[in-house]
Amino acid sequence: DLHPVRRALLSVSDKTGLIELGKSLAERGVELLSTGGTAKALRDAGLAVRDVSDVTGFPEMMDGRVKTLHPMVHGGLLALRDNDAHVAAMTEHGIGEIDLLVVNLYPFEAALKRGAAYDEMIENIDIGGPAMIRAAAKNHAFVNTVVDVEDYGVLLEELDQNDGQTSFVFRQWLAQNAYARTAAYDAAVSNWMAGAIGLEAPRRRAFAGQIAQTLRYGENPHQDAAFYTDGSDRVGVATAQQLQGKELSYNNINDTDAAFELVSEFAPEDGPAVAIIKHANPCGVARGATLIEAYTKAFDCDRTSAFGGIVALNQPLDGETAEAIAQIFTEVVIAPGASDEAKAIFAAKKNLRLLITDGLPNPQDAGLTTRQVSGGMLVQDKDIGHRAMDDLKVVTEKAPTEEQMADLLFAWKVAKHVKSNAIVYVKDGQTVGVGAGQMSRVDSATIAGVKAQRMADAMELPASLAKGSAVASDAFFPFADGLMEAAANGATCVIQPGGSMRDDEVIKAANEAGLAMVFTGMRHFRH
Ligand code: 93A
Repeated sequence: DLHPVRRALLSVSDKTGLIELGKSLAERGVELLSTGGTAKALRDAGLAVRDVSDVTGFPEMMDGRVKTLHPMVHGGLLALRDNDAHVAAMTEHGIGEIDLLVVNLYPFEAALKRGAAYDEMIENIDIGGPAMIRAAAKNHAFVNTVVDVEDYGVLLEELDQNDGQTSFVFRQWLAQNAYARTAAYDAAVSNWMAGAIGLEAPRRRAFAGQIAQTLRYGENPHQDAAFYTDGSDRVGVATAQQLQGKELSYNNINDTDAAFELVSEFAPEDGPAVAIIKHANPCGVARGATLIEAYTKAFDCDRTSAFGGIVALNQPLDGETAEAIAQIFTEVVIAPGASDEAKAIFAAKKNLRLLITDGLPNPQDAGLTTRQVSGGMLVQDKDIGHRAMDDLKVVTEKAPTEEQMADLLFAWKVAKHVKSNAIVYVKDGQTVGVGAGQMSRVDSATIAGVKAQRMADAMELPASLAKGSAVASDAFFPFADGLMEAAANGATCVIQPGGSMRDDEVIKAANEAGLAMVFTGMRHFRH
């Protein structure tokens, strides 16, 4: 199944590594064909190259829209070399076999990133490139298709190992890679168009991603896994720069994303905020006058769980905060920047992964979330629901004070990022108890209360940290019991969506317990 490479067609927008590849192929006796810009680059480097327009007998025309779309090219890519009729057709029409196709496409994704205008986007939709890629990949019985600069070296290695030939399995591998590229490319085009015509996110049909990294394993060591990026330039874990530490694991990526998305709810201009995440749930979130104060408050919510956690900051990491974080075992720190002092402190902690981003993600940016179920995929808009002070409705006799209102809104933002059923106690810009992922809302209220009491005990405080706290519930209290449990744990004001059949009962209980309660009219389930 070895097949020699005698003739190659090179047509690349990204000319990185092109000259080296061209030289290496020429040295191995491969004849080079190329389109305009690629041919010029090769020729300028002193290589012998034949123009595709010479092969087709047609000039490149219509601003390059038509250059390789011709039977002289596609026949050479698609002809079965072991089929008499195909060979006869090649002979009759003077079509030469093309054994290797090297293409990288018009930079549509790059144009998308820089926010190019509609017409420019259209011009960046490559037609001839994908057509050739799909043709060559279909004919992988004989043809090699290289679509990624990263694979040039692999190709040359294969040729050297096989005396100028490639194996069938190698060409198969290239072919699946090639179709992944055209699929992702067309998905990017479709998604861009869907956005341009204002189609709601879940109605966009294309979901292809590009593999960014094979991971050592998945959620558990016996699961294989990989990380795919969707080509967007959203600030976050996918686009962050890792300055140090081991490669991120599957769980690291998931948790880091949860941490950074949560902390980004707190605008940097409103002051420092820190979130510490374990298993995708926050075990502490706080704001502070300084970053170190915010970190310490977040850590003090649940010091036990913070061990081995992921820390996200809404401000660049400074030296003293780095020092504090380095005191305990921390898996990942993600921040929009880090001072030289902070970097130096972390440098001594070889295993700690430090990720730096260019700013914070905008929590109001629309997007999609997907979840796999057996036989299909659930797709929905990202939860970008947002509530400000003016959206809240006071439903009790007592109205929250200004301080309580600030804590209620803080608790609400945190609850949005806690797995349901979520109950979050907050005091003075600090979570003091988080109850996550319980099947019963009452149990979440209890667990959060136990945590608040436990930390108070550890700090030898006379009362639970939740005494006098604000409590947020991600969905309504269906009965008064959950609310009463929160009150018993020390909550004095409540934020919840409202909308239960028994709202009256719940409001009555709140009034009797002397609580101030506001309704958001919006739910933040997260499962
Ligand atoms: O405009 S196209 O869709 N029409 C074509 O026939 C065609 N053939 C190759 N774009 C086409 N290409 C693309 O041109 C390749 O995919 C590659 O990205 C680019 C290389 O052009 P040049 O060699 O002139 O720099």
